[in-house]
Amino acid sequence: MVSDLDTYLFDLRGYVLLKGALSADEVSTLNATLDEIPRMEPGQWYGHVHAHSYGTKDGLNLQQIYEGGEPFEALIDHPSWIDHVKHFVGGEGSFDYHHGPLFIDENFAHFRQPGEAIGLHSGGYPPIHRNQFRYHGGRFMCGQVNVLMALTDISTGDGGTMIIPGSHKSNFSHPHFDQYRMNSEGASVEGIEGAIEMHMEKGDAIIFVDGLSHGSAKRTNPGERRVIIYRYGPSWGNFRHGYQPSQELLARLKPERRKIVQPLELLPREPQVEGR
Ligand SMILES: O=C(O)CCC(=O)C(=O)O
Repeated sequence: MVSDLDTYLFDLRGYVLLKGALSADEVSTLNATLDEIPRMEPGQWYGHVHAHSYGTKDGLNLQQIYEGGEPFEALIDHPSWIDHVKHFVGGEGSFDYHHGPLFIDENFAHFRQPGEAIGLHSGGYPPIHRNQFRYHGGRFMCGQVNVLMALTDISTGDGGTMIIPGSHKSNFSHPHFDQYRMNSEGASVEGIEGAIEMHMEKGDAIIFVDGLSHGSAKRTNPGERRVIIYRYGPSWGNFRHGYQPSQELLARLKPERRKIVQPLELLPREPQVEGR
């Protein structure tokens, strides 16, 4: 299901761009569902959706957005990317698949307003397990594969994602990393040698290994950029921020999706009384 070209490009560059991954109807339903969620300050909850940010200039994240309704549940195993993600995280037929194919360790909608950006982070150096890029023994074994879906058109001035293609394999830190690195002041990636800005139409999605150096340009245009990001890794992973799926969500998800949200049913199911 994953073309040889996508495999080649993901290995070479660390990402593939899927044009039209979401239909126009899906994009408008996702946007309309987001519009129904009141704008919150970081720290506030709307049901099981949590408003979050890293600083004051990096935009607003609605974490656990798969709790926000069926349109977000459908993204968990969306046919446009699920085979790519399984292929690049890897592990089919091995112990990594013992409890299911994948685990989503973070999922959120992100809103970027004028003046906001996210600075450079990740990269092949220094290497870490969680976001590593690996191809070994004839298969991909990536620690974290992200799907970033555009819900608005993203062009010059819109605060697009920026990546350094090939940096997932780098053995060196970018010598100018510190000037562009993620901070609470809204650092952006524009200007660093080797980075490109990803222009997208709404409905497009980028699949990228988190070990790729990435961040964003600063938004200078009026209005807001909207994306949704789901991060996938092997089924034995754990939540990045310590969120947990609600019982309501687990109860309504079909088994294939529940396995990706909570691969293992946690034990004991009921509190145990000693000696019983
Ligand atoms: O907001 C963006 O475009 C970049 C996303 C990002 O930095 C991330 O996925 O870690």
